Amino acid sequence: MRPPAERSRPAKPNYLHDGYSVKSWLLTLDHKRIGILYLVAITLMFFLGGFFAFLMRVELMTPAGDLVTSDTYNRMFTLHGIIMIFFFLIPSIPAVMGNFVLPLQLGAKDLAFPRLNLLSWYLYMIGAIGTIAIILLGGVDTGWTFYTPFSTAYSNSHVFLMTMGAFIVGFSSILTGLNFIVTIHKMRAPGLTWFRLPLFVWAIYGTSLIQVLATPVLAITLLLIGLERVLGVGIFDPALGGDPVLFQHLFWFYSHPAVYIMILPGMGVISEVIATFSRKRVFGYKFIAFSSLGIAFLGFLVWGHHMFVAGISMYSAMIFSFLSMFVAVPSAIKVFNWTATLYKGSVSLDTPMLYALGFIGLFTIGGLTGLFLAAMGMDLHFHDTYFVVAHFHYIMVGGAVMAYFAAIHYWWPKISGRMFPEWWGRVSAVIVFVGFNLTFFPQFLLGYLGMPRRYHAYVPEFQLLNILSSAGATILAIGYLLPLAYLMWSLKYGKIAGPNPWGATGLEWKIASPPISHNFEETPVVTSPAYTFTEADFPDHVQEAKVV
Ligand code: HEM
Ligand SMILES: [Cu+2]
Repeated sequence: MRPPAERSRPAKPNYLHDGYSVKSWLLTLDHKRIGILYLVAITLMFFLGGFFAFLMRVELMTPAGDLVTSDTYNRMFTLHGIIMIFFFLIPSIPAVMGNFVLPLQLGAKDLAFPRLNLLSWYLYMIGAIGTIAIILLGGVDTGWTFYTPFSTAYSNSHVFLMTMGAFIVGFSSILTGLNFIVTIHKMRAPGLTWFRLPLFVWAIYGTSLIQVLATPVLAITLLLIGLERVLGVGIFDPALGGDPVLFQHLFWFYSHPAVYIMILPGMGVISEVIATFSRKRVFGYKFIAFSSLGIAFLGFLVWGHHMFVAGISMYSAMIFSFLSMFVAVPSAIKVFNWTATLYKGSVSLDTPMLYALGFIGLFTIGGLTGLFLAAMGMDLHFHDTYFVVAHFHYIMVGGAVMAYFAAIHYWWPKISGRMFPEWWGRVSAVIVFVGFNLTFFPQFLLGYLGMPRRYHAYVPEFQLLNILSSAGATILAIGYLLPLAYLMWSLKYGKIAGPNPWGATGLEWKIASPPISHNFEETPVVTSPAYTFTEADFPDHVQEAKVV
């Protein structure tokens, strides 16, 4: 790789200045701009989903269901789940960061199919706007899992429209995954061999495989629900000779792998951040790379752990239980290797690193409690209690959302060309960590004590823990709103970021921040493995005075 200094001057206007009109944004084929379009859209969805979470936590402050009716509560947790899963978490890191960063890390001009990329965003928007419209029509009450026969025969809400919304957004996900796979295969810069790739690329590669292989199963399943509701063909409805458990098989055959669509990209981010802020090559690079593929593969074999009490045979349950334990192995490899990277690294605790460390701790708790649930006997007790709610929020919010925030902060200088106020960044990271644990840790206890999930009222004994949880959610909300404020502020007032403010390795840090439209003035040539730090790689903000 060339020394960074000589490529840092933006000879051409950067991608943000390449036309200011609305049209220049809505018809853009630049992967960076499309990344920003996703960023804006999913940020709105995150706060919309968060708004429903907030209402639920207000409702649950008192044992009596006195804020909303049980029907409204059903609609709230359904919309919260659908929005957070399909419209926030699944697209978050792949669609925003994958779009923005992947071609930069590969030394490419763009993704392989820029038009397909723009189309994916439009599909996402059609699904998202449709969902919001359905909320205005009154929403859906089935839970985000659309379990039959409730969703097909009983619910009189807008299930059909909602499944079509998820169906459409599914295609956005499939096309994005395809685009990434082709780009990673075909558009790597000269010298950028598979084992020189940044680990973020490996993670996105694993994710894309799942997106392409699993999402069509969900699409077909949602289509079948539609057929069942409109035509009553008797696929899932027992009254017509259908099988509701079949629905669960199909649904979880997608949705368990989907959990890894949510978490794998986050793991990729964590590898980048840990390497940069420990100033060390990630320990066991190949293990981390292959564990991404291992997770992608094993994720397809364990869907039955969601169905231990659904009436599957004891023997198949035993096999699913056994296989589920196996998925823990590649995840644990990553956690051990990150820890080994930190060991004797020259660690600095900048904002992205704080989020990354938060990820490791919280994801580990989420993962370990997952083993409790994978153990059949324990799941009989924990099934459909708050223990499950706590477990998956530790993975999805403590893991994936933490990683998403790490990513936003890490690449923000590249995206915007500005630094955010570091002090505020650290404060918000700490608030998020504290707020998160206060919100979700009490729910492990609630679940253990037997509080069922999806109820809008509960016995008074559970009130104290619920109040703690609601108080935590308030703190967490502040932690999430702060970055919104200071990142916007930084767009105008933030310090100008150099090309490489963190002293990171990787091609994206060799070019100007923000990058020019086609990224690289000339095709870069890679001659060394990822994360080869040299003495010269001091962060810009450390040797600020010396940097022009
Ligand atoms: C940010 C703070 C959040 C709070 C306070 C919160 C709170 C809640 C609550 C109270 C429930 C209902 C639990 C039940 O009765 O079963 C719930 C369910 C759920 N949450 Fe969250 N949540 C938050 C963030 C998220 C995020 C970021 C995601 C995903 C990315 C998420 C995904 C889900 C899902 C999938 C459900 C299940 C919905 C269903 O049962 O159909 N949550 N959440
Ligand atoms: Cu699962």
